[in-house]
Amino acid sequence: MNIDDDSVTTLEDLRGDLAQRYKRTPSGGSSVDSAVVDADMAALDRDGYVIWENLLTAEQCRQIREVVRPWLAHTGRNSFEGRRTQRIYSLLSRTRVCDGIVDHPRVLAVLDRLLMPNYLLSALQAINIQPGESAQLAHHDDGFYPVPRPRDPLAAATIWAIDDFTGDNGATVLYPGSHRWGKRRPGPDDTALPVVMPAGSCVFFVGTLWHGGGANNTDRDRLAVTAQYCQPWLRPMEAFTLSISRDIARAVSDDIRRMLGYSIHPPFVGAVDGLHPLRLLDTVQDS
Ligand SMILES: O=C(O)CCC(=O)C(=O)O
Repeated sequence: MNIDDDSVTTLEDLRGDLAQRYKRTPSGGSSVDSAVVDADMAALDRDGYVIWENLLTAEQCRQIREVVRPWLAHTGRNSFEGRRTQRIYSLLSRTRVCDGIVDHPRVLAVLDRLLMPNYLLSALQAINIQPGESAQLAHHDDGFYPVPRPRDPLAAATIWAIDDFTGDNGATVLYPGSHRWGKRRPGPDDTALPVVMPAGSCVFFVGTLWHGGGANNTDRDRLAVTAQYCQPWLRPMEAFTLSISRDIARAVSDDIRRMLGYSIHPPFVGAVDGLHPLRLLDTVQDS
């Protein structure tokens, strides 16, 4: 850079994209019709969630089931994880079969409006609720960040039905409108809505919405994949920069790579040795 060509003279300038080699590019969400995104945003503002039916084909669900099932061994270590619930964390380090869930254009289009540029992937897990599981403790996902409510969401989540979600097999239970609540928690008089949706569908909800896994009163498993996202200046739940190898970071899409932490929240958050983290992928040696 020419020393005379100073692009930072005010504090506002520090909020811009200061990268020289790795400028931010539009996400895959830019392919979605803006009227469709307007409607999704209106639903999120009103209800705190939106359901998209049949985004995945039966074949995609079958592939996810086939890849994930052999890893489903242990049940949860506490009642929040679920004593009869099996979770596979860090799916991105194990398989590419869920990539299309993580960077689905419909999801990115909403995240592009809800969160700040260079938002991060916070978690990607398979959740298999087994017969006999009881309802999970209601919670809101960005409650792990100690910032008082009411407030804008700091995060957002998707839950993808890989098996059909029915009224009695553990479908996620939502409290519509609870994203606006202040300090209070769900009580017996609040409407609790099981998200009944066919396999291949997705429920997207903001991090302030109260919800929980449902009780499974059937004799069959309920498999889901959840991808969760957070503001680019927060610590993600899963430390993907530690768990994902550089080879995998090179193999995934630009959007996923950016969401794994190969991005900068201006001016410096996420930098490596003062430089853009994408430079780490320029060299051929793996970590
Ligand atoms: O599996 C579900 O339906 C919801 C799980 C959930 O909300 C969680 O574990 O944080």
